[in-house]
Amino acid sequence: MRKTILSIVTALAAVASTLVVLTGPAQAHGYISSPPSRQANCAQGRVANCGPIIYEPQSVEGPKGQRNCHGGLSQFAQLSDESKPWPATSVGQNVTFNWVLTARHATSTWEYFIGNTRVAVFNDGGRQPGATVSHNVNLGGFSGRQRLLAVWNIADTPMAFYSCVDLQIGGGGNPNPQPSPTPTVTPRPPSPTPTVTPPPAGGTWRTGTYYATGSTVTYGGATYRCLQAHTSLAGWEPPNVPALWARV
Ligand SMILES: [Cu+2]
Repeated sequence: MRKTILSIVTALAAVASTLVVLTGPAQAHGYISSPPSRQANCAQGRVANCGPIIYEPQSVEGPKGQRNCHGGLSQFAQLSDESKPWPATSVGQNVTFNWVLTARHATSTWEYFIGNTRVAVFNDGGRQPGATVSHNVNLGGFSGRQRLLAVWNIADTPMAFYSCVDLQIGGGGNPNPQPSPTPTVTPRPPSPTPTVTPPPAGGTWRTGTYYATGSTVTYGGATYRCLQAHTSLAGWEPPNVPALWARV
């Protein structure tokens, strides 16, 4: 009898640990959503032939201390392929990097590297972060096209998450310089009658879909507006992640 109970307990423990393994990766982890990291560009289809990272841009998890874009994971090696046409975001000397997380792992540090130079580090001292995290980083005088590597160091495991962001660093403080419009002297035509346009409806929320900031979806009969651009995952349903979705 005692032996039977023991084996039942052992079997249940085995099932439980399998469930943890199966359900863990889908909701776990995090990545930089803006400026778009390489995995974000892949997940949004802005870069082709990225491999399986398109399904899980949040999963670039590898042992701490690496300096590559793919966390040493062979299935994500495309992220370190410098021959790919990675789009670079035009920025000034100060950039705010926005992470999307759902497995809010207790965090030791967040590190930002350009080449071998660590341009910024943020020490969370083991705290649990929110579902989104933003850091303002001074790029330390670097200019031109640069590949920035961001590392999220987990406090209670030997692992870290890696995100590379391609930047075109300008001299000014304007992160998105616009050419001056040519002044026009044409008289304005009479204003048309204003029409009230409803916000564009993005349809029903789905997983594996890129949502831009400001887009709207319906879920469970309610409408939500996207607060931070991201690619949706199971477990990130709008009511579950108030950092990503606001009910309208
Ligand atoms: Cu995780």
